[in-house]
Amino acid sequence: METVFLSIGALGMIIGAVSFAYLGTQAPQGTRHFYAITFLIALIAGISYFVMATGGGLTLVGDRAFYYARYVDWIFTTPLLLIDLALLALARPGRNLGLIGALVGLDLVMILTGLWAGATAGGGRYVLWFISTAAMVALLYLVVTQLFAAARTQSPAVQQIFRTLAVLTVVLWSLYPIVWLLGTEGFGAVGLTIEIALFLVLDLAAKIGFGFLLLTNRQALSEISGGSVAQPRVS
Ligand code: RET
Repeated sequence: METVFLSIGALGMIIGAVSFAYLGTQAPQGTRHFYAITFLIALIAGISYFVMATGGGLTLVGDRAFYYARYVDWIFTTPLLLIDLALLALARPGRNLGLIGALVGLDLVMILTGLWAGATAGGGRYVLWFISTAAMVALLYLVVTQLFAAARTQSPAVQQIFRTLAVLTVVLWSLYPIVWLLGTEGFGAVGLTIEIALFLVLDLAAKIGFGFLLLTNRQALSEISGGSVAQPRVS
């Protein structure tokens, strides 16, 4: 059953990646980077799920199986998701490198402490879980305050899609530490199969659901002010 869920994950991510690449061929002027970033997110996750579905990317910690491949995926894909959100909200991303750096920095602390929590057999893993969760709360707080405020300078269509994606992100990301605690890395209230299924639903929604909402909204994407201003092409 675990292999079935992990294979669904690999397939879902690859279908997402191919769809995003296809949508990218019709990207409005100056928005291609959104398609490239979101394609990369789905591709990295697809590779990680493929590795896990074929029996790799895991090790024994004490007597439990620990899928570290998830964290290798998340260390690359979660910063990229935040960059998508930041590029949507910020009219001048280049002038807000401090904020983008803070978001990515907190995110890396969150995933790394989560990785070490999962790789630890003893009770110390709950301390690491707590640090990871604190970093997540801080980063989601920055999204809700700073990015929401910045998005108010964008057009109504951009504000609308930003709000939808930001709320989706806050809700879905908040569920990860709960699934972790319930699963085999935490208290073990649910077994490995259920844990894999729960992370699968969260990962597909947070990456592929997020990606479709963003990339099919061509109207909003073409209205984004700032970022890369479309230059006339000289051919
Ligand atoms: C961990 C460990 C325990 C504490 C916290 C965690 C948060 C993980 C998150 C992951 C998000 C992943 C996404 C993947 C792509 O779809 C590492 C489970 C806070 C928020 C969005």
